Amino acid sequence: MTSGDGPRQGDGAAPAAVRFSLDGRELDAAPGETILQAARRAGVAIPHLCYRDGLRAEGNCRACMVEIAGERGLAPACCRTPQPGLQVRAASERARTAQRLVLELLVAETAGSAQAVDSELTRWCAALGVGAARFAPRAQPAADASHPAITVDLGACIQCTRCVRACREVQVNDVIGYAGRGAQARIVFDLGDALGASSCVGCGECVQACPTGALAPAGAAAQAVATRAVDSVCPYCGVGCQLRYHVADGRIVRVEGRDGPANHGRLCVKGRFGFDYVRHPERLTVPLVRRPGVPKGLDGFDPAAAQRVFREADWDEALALAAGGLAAIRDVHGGRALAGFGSAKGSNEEAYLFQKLVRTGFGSNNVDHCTRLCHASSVAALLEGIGSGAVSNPVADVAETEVIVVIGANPTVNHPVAASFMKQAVRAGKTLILMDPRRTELARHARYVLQFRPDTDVAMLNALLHAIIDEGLVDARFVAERTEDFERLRANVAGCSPEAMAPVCGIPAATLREVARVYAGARAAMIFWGMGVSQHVHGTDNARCLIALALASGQIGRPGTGLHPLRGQNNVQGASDAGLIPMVFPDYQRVDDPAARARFEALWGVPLDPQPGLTVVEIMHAILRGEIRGMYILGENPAMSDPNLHHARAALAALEHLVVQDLFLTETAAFADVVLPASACAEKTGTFTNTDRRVQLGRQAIDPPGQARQDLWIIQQMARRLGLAWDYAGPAAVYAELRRAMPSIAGIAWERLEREHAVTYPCASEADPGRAVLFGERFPTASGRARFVPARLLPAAERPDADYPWVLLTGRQLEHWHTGSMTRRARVLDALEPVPVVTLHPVDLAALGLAAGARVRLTSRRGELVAQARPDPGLRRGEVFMAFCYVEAAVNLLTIDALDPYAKIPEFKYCAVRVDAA
Ligand SMILES: Nc1nc2c(c(=O)[nH]1)N[C@H]1C(S)=C(S)[C@@H](COP(=O)(O)OP(=O)(O)OC[C@H]3O[C@@H](n4cnc5c(=O)[nH]c(N)nc54)[C@H](O)[C@@H]3O)O[C@H]1N2
Ligand SMILES: Nc1nc2c(c(=O)[nH]1)N[C@H]1C(S)=C(S)[C@@H](COP(=O)(O)OP(=O)(O)OC[C@H]3O[C@@H](n4cnc5c(=O)[nH]c(N)nc54)[C@H](O)[C@@H]3O)O[C@H]1N2
Ligand SMILES: [Mo]
Repeated sequence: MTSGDGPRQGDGAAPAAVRFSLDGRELDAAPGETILQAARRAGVAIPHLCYRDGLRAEGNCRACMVEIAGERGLAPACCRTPQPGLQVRAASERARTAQRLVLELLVAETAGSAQAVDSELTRWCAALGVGAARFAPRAQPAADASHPAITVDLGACIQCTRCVRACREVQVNDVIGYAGRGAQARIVFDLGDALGASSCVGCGECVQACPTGALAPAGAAAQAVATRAVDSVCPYCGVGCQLRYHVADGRIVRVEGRDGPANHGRLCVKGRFGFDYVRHPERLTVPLVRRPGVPKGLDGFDPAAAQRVFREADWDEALALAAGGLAAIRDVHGGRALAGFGSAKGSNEEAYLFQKLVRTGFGSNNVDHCTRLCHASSVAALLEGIGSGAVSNPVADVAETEVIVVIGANPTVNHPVAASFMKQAVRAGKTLILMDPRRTELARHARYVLQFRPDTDVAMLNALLHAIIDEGLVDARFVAERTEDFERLRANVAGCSPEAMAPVCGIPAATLREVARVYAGARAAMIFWGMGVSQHVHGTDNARCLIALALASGQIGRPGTGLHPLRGQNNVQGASDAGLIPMVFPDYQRVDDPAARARFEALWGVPLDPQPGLTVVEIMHAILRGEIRGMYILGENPAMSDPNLHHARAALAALEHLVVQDLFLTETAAFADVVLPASACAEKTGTFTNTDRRVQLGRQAIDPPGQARQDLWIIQQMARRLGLAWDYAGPAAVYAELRRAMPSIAGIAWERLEREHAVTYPCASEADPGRAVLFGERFPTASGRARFVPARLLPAAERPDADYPWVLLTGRQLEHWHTGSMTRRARVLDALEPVPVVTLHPVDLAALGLAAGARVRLTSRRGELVAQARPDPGLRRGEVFMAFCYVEAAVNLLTIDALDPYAKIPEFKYCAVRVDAA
């Protein structure tokens, strides 16, 4: 654990340690600590195999037998907590003989396995001088290579059950079990399936736990002996898992979870096995310039045959063309004729420099990024209601809460490590309430599953508010002391009784009332939400209702309570904080606030545009109106991720000048005039801010390939050619300026991050531990109070009708990341989900006369695609679901670009389609 996460409530005076002696040395065991744990902390080696930090001790391998004064038998050090004065011998002749015998038997059993080469077991044998086995190896079962990520060789298995505990108790996936008796005893996947055919989600926690190599990463590359280990953070989602890259010959060969505050050693399938995209043959390694006369667009575009569209250029020429084209437009048409999309995949330093480049180099505020498509509505509602757009409590607070509400989010797929903590909390007796139009994997763990009609969040949530008021469950004191405008809320939900809303949202009134009681009546309750809430034309209203629920029942401002919009990209929190947003400077200081503008004019030394800029989808419209003529797009792929792609792609094609800075020749690069090859996460050092507001340091593990360069270097080169005299020595120098621009991180020095790995903001001074739980006394609003903002029921922009009778929901799959640019180039991930799939209810599939795997055509008013049908009984009838990662079946060709009026977020989660056999 890091020290940067602040004191937790409930830390009383530390109970006394227990002093005992081990091989004549005095040791202090913390309360509850075993002999083995105390010895490990003190650096005393006692062999052990079935024990692993973070797993429940089981004591089945007997490698850690120790002698205890006054006792006849030996005792397993992993299961024994010492009493004061206990005298323990781990290195006595008797203890060592027992330990060696166990190791010798185990190594003999596994000697026939090719996989058991260098492992914890062999290392303990070497340490204790256990040589070649005197016993015959057992018969070798065949290895199981059915899974693309993990090979299983039970010949190397010593039945320590670490994998079983890792799978069931840590990740709570319940795939690995233990079957048979005596000599027949073995680990099994599900009901004895091959791993590849089982319900395994490939998180690899079992691989990380296995002490013998019986479960090992698949592929020869993974067996390479690493020469370096680099501590960094995962490049995928906002959970912010800390990981360790193992590097050999300038390549990442393996990834291991580190004990970070957000992951405690855990990773998911993408973080652990999805790292090899960085060395995919299609990786950009040279700057590219469009050949004259080649039309822009995706028709016949093939990233593997780039030469037909682009020629290679050296950096000087490419940068001169890239920046020159933008400068020419600026000089003729003004800065508002340019726009930039920055990236939530890059570091805080990159995001900060990018928005500074747009604001000071282009001269407008037309800078945005994927947060617009993501939690823009949540942030709008949070800023309006409680004065702060970030989460109030960290994910880890699920351990301290009583009730967990998850609405419009699918964390087992999209935040799998966060989900593992939620599932553990449920196992520990907490109540999970799941609200989603789909019965997702988490439903298995939920006490209440509200599978409501999509698009009816406001109806359902207003009904819960009505019930809370109606049944006297309002926290009257909290409402009186900490909030305002409660009467407006009361009046607004007066007509929204559960009985009146049940037919609208499809959830029985009695269930709504019960859920209201469970949430409001809990000692502490938390709400997590995702894109199902935010991506609607009424996304801001949806979030307003969630905020009202927390305020009305006083479920905010304490540990285990609060509001947690699960942030998506690895650095979307940081990119937003750093000012990659058209209406605000860093730290959400409004560009139209003269005082804020004066501060940034002083910091940056140039006059700034007082007019808020345009947002992502507005920029696409402005291009087609001829108002925006040039763009710089860094680490975003709007030709796949924007709604209504025919329109978005037409806009990209209409640009006079487009610069794309990416790792790959993305669909967006197909419209570029100049393509700049950039650095992947593992190739850079920088800070990243996770969903918990935790700033963490990512360290460079490998070099960018070929002539690809650091994003930070490229941005600065562009800036200089746009007339800015920038010369930052490196990420630490940029970060130092960022700290001056952002009071919230003023106390988080770069050196502190190097030391502590993670510090949570707000953090005012270097002595401030950082605050994980917010709003204990006041809200950061003008009055110090939070505000209730009523929400009325509004329908989706496009409802099903006779021509387009189905509802299309879009979202994500576990193995793929957004537009697929990274994960479809990662071997394991692409092998697990290789073709476009659309899921629909099995009864609907049968009614269409189709079998699983059949090809279906989806058509909307805007486009069509063909994908493979997969039955999912978790869907409601009449609704289909698809992810947006497949270029050959891009679901955003179908989606609608209707926007929420407050936050300008598009309605990705709802439009009308037709479904036919293809
Ligand atoms: N594997 C993977 N993980 C990811 C990502 C990825 O691309 N792949 N992307 C990351 C990013 S940037 C983000 S933002 C997060 C997103 O993470 P989530 O928010 O969990 O993602 P989604 O799958 O888009 O949608 C969540 C849920 O919304 C539900 N939903 C649909 N319509 C409605 C509705 O009307 N109301 C409600 N309440 N729910 C509805 C869907 O059924 C779905 O289960 O994931 C992050 N993690
Ligand atoms: N239908 C539908 N559409 C959606 C959504 C939905 O739920 N449904 N969700 C929306 C949401 S929440 C989001 S966040 C957006 C995401 O939309 P995007 O951000 O456009 O999607 P990504 O695929 O993550 O694009 C990131 C790009 O950055 C590149 N990249 C990765 N790392 C680096 C780096 O370090 N440097 C550089 N220069 N480039 C890098 C990748 O190759 C990739 O091309 O999609 C939105 N679109
Ligand atoms: Mo997102």
